[in-house]
Amino acid sequence: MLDEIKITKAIIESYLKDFNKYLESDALICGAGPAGLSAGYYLAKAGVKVVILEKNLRPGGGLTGGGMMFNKIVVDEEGKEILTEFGVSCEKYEENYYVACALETLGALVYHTIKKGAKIFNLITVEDLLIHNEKVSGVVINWTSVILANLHIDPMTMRSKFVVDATGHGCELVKILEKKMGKVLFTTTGGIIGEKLMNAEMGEKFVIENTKEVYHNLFVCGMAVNAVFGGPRMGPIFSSMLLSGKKVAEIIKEKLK
Ligand code: 48H
Repeated sequence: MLDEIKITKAIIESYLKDFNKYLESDALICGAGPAGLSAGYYLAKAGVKVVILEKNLRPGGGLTGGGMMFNKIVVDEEGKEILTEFGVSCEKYEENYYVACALETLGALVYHTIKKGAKIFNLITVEDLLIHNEKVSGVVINWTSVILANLHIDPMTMRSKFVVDATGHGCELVKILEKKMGKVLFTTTGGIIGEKLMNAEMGEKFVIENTKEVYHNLFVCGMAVNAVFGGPRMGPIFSSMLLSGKKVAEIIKEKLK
């Protein structure tokens, strides 16, 4: 006989065990889009204790919808190498242009990131940052449902040695930092510079070049990079998102040594 209470207890106990374990981590990534997932995968692959927080029900961010709801994405040669590592099939369109199924890419990124050892918690929104001695030391979290319902319920916290803003166009964590601390960012103006008009070639290069620390212990990867440092958008080509995740993982890996 199946006991409903046992089913409930199994879920609660297992979830809370995981949650308790990841209240403190080496790296915490906010956002499970392609950049955040890639960062989580490469950090976990290097043996780093890494947690990814995603506000939505499902991970994937802007990847899932492909280009204008045509659920396909394009990658170049370098992006294809990463997708191949994840076991995603890429169809050659022309030299340096490969097409992949957005859903297959999403499934593979989520599966391999978790299998490598990264923990993903969905339905949790990061709503503030923890700062100690002028360094980011963690995040302030609440259930997305609490925020959507506009309920007055106090948040809780998670501590991490390094925090990554992988929230895409919104660069949500950097925005919070700028709002509360002013022009302290490691940008040319000290503030968020803002995303520029579309240019695929320049946008892709800019993301990778500018994937870095934006404030003490706070890093940006993916589309958030161009929003913060003032790079162009690039449309539905996803190589730089994957490569930026990989780059931020390498930087953090070095810092942890
Ligand atoms: C928890 C949060 C919070 C929060 C947001 O938008 P994303 O897909 O971001 P990237 O950088 O991985 O990829 C960008 C790409 O999808 C894209 O938009 C491109 C290439 N655009 C080009 C163009 O020209 O438009 O994922 C960000 C994730 C999402 O899943 C959000 O739900 C999540 O972050 N998120 N999670 N707490 N406060 N804010």
